[in-house]
Amino acid sequence: MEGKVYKSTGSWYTVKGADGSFYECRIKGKFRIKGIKSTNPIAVGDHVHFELDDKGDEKVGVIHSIEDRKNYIIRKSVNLSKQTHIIAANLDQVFLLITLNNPITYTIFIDRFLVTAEAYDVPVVLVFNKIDTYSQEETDEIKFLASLYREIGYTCIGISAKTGKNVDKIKEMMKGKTSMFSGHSGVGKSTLINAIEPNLEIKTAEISQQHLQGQHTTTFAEMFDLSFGAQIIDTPGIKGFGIVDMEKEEIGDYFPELFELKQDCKFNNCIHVDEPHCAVKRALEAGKVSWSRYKSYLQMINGEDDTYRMDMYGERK
Ligand SMILES: Nc1nc2c(ncn2[C@@H]2O[C@H](COP(=O)(O)OP(=O)(O)OP(=O)(O)O)[C@@H](O)[C@H]2O)c(=O)[nH]1
Ligand SMILES: [Mg+2]
Ligand SMILES: [Zn+2]
Repeated sequence: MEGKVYKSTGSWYTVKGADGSFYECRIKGKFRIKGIKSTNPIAVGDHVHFELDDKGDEKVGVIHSIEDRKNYIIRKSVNLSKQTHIIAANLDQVFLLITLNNPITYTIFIDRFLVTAEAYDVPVVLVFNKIDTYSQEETDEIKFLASLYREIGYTCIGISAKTGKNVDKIKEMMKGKTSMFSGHSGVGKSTLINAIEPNLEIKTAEISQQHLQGQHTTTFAEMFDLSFGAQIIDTPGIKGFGIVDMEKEEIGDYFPELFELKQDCKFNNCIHVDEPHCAVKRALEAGKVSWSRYKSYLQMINGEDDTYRMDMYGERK
């Protein structure tokens, strides 16, 4: 039988079969996918082949193979284990939810996420949520960030999952596609899904007043079929986002604005640090490349992990 993974809780996978019903599946023996070392061999969004359990249980199955992925989002955990984890596979697009405060999203986090998405060919839309809560100054900062990322080519949109402002625009972009909501815990991923499809009633929780962080309310990635012909994957909040298996020389290629300038650098293997006649450094001095993006780039090529808790001006908080 053939199906798509809708939820994975570790050892069990909920698979929707071609017949439209759900099966609880396990993996047969050791399941390894060539070239990818991750803690989860199968992720939400994967197309799998499975057999019904031979004990005669109609709704329980065993996955024996997986189809090639169109793309996926993979991250390295920022704790000591450095294990990699595939968040979801076969995505048409990802909406990265961003809040200025409650919780804070730093640009280094956004940039790491964007680099991974570029590397694995997943289009990203930046969604600035909770615009109902911002002061004038904060609204100006959102506008600044949105114009920075728009200039590079990313679609940016300010919304409020609470008041419903611009939620219809997100819905429009989702039609006919499989999308994923990602971002820190507490940015409002599940709240936004509920705003889009109220009868799902996904669990949400207030962020902690003490730490101004989310409470990791969603604990497993899960896909939902929506009434207007779309699929959405809700995901648990991510803290840091480590990039996986990228050569230093390759990272700049996933910053679209740096990649574009590279051909004008004197050396074709320029990594835009100390080389003479570097087009990126020239553009930086001329204010045509953003310092916050360049700073993120430097941190990534220097292999600095877990430094995402910096503000956009590089000050550690
Ligand atoms: N004021 C305001 N609050 C919001 C908005 N969106 C979400 N919230 C609140 O933010 C809190 C966290 O929302 P969740 O939807 O649980 O966040 P999440 O991103 O799913 O978090 P995790 O599941 O922990 O990753 C809840 O109290 C929501 O009501 C918004 O647009 N405006
Ligand atoms: Mg959630
Ligand atoms: Zn250069």
